[in-house]
Amino acid sequence: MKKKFLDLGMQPIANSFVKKTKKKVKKEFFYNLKIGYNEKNHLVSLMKHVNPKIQYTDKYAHRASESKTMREAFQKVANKLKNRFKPSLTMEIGSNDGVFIKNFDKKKIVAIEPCKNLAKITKSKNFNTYAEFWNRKLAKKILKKEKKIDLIFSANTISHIPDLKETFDAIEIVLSSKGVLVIEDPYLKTVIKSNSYDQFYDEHVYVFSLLSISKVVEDSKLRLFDCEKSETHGGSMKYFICKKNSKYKNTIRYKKLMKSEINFGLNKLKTYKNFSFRVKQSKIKLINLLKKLKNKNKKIISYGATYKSTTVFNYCKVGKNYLDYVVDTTKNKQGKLTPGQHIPIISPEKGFNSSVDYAFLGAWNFKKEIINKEKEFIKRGGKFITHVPKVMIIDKLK
Ligand code: DWN
Repeated sequence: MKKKFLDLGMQPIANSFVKKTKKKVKKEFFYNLKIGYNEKNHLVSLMKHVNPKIQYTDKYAHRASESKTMREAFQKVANKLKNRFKPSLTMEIGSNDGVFIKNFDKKKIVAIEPCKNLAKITKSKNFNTYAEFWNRKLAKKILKKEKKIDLIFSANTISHIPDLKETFDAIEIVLSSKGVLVIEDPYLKTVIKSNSYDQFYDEHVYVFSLLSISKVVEDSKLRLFDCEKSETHGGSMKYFICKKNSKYKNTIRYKKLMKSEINFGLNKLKTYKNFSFRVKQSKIKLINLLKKLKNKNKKIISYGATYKSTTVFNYCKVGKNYLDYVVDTTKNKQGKLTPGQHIPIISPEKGFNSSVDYAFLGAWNFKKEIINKEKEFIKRGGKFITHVPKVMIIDKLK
């Protein structure tokens, strides 16, 4: 049984950037974002999920290639996995705009991407792309055309799929006997430690831990045998999974990290209740800081129209009352309004100029990349605001 520990209020779809029109903005879909913990399998998940068909459409906004950090991280992980597992055929579930698969030989990679606008990008580059949702039916269809797969990679995707049994069963169907599945998603222990409650939104149905993944894959005759922490998206974890009877032995780092999760209390509801208390405090602190700055007539904007910031803005009720606009490099977000709070999104060239006093880091997970790029902003006295790991002002380059 799932027990609720956090309520982030009424939220729109994080990706539903609103088109600006002269008429009144169309009524948006809202749902109550509540998070729960399942004491049986240790899964932390949304209490209710949204229908994937309204989330992953042909208007999907996020482009993984938009940040240098991610382009480099995916290149590195592709090379590492190729060297370690020497796959003859690889598959990626959730290939987005091709940021990972572009590091592979086109004949040796299969891409799965249900968002048609994204699949179009990789298809146009002649990558073997299936523009469909991942499930048993698709797994069987693929096996009619391809041989079994040695390496399956999926970053920031499995945590988005409500039916985990269907997902892992389908993976088990296509995985070769010596094959390995590597999934990467934001890591629960880091989310709790760094108070990054904005990792919860409609698409993040789950935030995984070793405790939960090891249990869940067992139901699909799979086994977790290794894991590796990664810095991406503010702290993620790679889970290495094989067939139940495969040769892979559990690694020492897997055993160590599993122990550390228990010591930290990821198997106790109390840990999540404490987190919930800290989230409420974070909201109060952020609003107080913004109010104080507004009272001093400071110009505040937000940097990065992230899905994460949809959660922050709608939970804390931060809109045009505090923020003049949001800057973002993604072309198809520019000219639109943020979901729910309707803050205008414009390009950094247009909006990130000397009139800005403070910039809230919507993309706090790219803090290093952004600060490095925006040195001049800080040098002339501009300041960033973040809420991770706590509400604070960043006014130094390091
Ligand atoms: O899991 C998911 C993650 C990986 O990506 C998805 N469900 C959706 C999406 O979530 P997000 O929007 O929170 O992701 P990002 O990658 O934190 O988004 C960064 C945004 O900031 C992009 O819109 C690009 C923008 N950006 C920018 O304008 N200037 C980013 C950088 C680094 C910059 O310098």
